[in-house]
Amino acid sequence: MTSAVNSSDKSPQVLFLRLFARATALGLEGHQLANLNCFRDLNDSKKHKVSKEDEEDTIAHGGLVWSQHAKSFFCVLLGLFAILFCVFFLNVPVSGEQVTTFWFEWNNYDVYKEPCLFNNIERISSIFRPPVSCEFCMNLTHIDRVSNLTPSLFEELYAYSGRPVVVVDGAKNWTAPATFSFEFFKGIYGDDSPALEGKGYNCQFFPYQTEFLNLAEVFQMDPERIKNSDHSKPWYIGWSNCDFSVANILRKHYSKPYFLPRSSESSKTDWIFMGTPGYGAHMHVDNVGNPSWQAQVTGYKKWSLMPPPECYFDCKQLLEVTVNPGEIIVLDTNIWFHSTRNVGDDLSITIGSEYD
Ligand SMILES: O=C(O)CCC(=O)C(=O)O
Repeated sequence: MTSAVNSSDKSPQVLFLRLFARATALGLEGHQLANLNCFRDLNDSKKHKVSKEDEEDTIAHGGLVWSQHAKSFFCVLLGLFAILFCVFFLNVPVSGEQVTTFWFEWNNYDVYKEPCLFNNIERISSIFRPPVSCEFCMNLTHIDRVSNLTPSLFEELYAYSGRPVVVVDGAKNWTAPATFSFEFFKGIYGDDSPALEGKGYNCQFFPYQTEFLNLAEVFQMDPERIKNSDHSKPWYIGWSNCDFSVANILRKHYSKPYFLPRSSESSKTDWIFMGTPGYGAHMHVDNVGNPSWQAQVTGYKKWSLMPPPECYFDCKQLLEVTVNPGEIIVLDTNIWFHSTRNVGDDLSITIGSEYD
């Protein structure tokens, strides 16, 4: 065995064979050999050599590089597949609106019944409003006041042109002027009405400059304050009526304005504004889609209208009109910036709605 080994050869295999021959000559057994340091070193250097060789080999053949690329490619593919699977088979939301809806459903909330977390910031939203063509206000120097308006003339001149109008006999034959009052509204809302807390679907409440948080608080106001006879604490609020039973009561006292085209429909939601002289709504523009009408049931309200900024050079900059009891103003509040102020001595009560 020794004769077969070349004495100049220093490879681990040859060194191992030499050591093994010596150890067996000394009478050592296999497990004792394995514990000798020189055997361990030899074994380690062999392992090291083999793994280094393997690595060099892999690199030489591009194997390592390929395997890293393959791994990344495979991971990306798997990720894409997982995303597609989630979107198409598990209906996982992808847009902002879907994410919100998904989150609400996940938490068992009704997305259409929860109040907004943040109020729409009017000044910001009106900046991002798309610009309008100024034809609607060009050559307009005043607001028409008309009576006996036929639906066809209304449709031709005012309904969808953006030209505001006051129909002076708009509320003729209504019983609302003799019926609507602070006490009347307070009496028709049941204690459990969603409108009182303003928390139901389609319930909105505008406190304007007052401290009231909702309609319930308004109805609890000190009776002395209702008329504000001493002018010490004026108030003005508005709300959308989201209570169907109240809507049925209100409709007994007013009807769809006689001049609206037959084909046009008023929104099912009435808007009511009520308050003392001295207060009103600040200058703003709406984003509700449709034009609206508003009937002055009691009191007097002065409206100030301004064209949008892009029309300042083409249109008159300020139009004003006072709407008297029994009159109806028709206005596209989506294009006209508008503010109001109750004037005269009486409590102002209006009811209105959008129409299409
Ligand atoms: O009637 C009011 O005082 C304000 C009405 C208003 O701002 C609106 O309808 O957008």
